[in-house]
Amino acid sequence: MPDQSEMLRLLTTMLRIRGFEHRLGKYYNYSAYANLGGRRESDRTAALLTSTLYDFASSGMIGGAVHLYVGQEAVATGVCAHLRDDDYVTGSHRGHGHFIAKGGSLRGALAELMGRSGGCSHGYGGSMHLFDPAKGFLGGNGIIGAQIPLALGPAFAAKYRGEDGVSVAFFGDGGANQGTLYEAMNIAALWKLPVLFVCENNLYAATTPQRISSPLPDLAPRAEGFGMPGAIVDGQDVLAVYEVAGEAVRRARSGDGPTFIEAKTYRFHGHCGAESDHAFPDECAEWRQRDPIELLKAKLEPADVARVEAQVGEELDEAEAFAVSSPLPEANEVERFAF
Ligand SMILES: Cc1ncc(C[n+]2csc(CCOP(=O)(O)OP(=O)(O)O)c2C)c(N)n1
Repeated sequence: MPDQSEMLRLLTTMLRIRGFEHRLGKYYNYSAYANLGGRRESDRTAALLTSTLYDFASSGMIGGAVHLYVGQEAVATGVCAHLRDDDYVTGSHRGHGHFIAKGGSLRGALAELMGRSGGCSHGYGGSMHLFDPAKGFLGGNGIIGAQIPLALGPAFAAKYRGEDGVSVAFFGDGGANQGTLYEAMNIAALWKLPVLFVCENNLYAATTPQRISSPLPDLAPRAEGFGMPGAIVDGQDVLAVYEVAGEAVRRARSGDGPTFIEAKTYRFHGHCGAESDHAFPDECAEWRQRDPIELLKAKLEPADVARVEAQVGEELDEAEAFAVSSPLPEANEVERFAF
């Protein structure tokens, strides 16, 4: 059980993630995006890239897709609380929470979503490509499941060098059905790599319910087939996640190999778009009763909570001022990060 100051640190992280994503609503013009250039997402993205992306960015707006993490904050927060800057995380398309929990800056993330040069990826990446190697965050990823094997690289490097670094891959229940997870679990278990496979089971892959894409409701038992422990945890309870992740990180650091964690959780907004509505509003309302931030707040002194809320509010104001005043990248830099 974490002590009071650790619990306040967990609250701070969750409020940063939640507050960051709420501010996106102010700058995200979803209807403009939805009306762009055709019915298919790829048509709209093409239209954005060819004509209006610059207009969005130069007006301080956020263009393109954003996938909110609101509701799932306890997962990244509880796991990353055990990690150092020299531990590594790879995230998914829903990666703002992974980035912030791993210590990425609010200003770097907000400027990135606005396409500004002060962004953590110099404004070239956007929502799904936050990146901060100094903080051990090796990127979000728009290809479902692609981030999972990437987490094995730093894990192998740590083991090879005889260091005690660990590596974490976050992915959704949809990502858990990608074959690449099983190749990664197999080799990680065989070589006892210091990896945590963290499945954030929010019950849906876009709008496909997990119950029609998987024969069993629980995904963690799949780990048994690779001889690695699989744990199911309440993903709304940051203290429960903290406990389970702490044990998995200890195992990994001491050379006992990987763990698979399935966190049962829920996103409080639609699959994509700032503050869009969930496709199943009644079910969503029920899950909102177990808001991870409110559950933790109930265990803390109100005065402490108010202090942390005020402090995070100031951090967000500062990030916002930084992002809107950060210049757009120079046109002659266009090939600088191309490879
Ligand atoms: C390989 C691949 N297939 C399909 C898509 C389209 N896609 C984007 S998000 C998504 C759903 C992912 O669901 P899940 O992994 O459960 O994550 P969640 O959105 O629930 O966080 C899909 C299918 C993609 N980006 N990459």
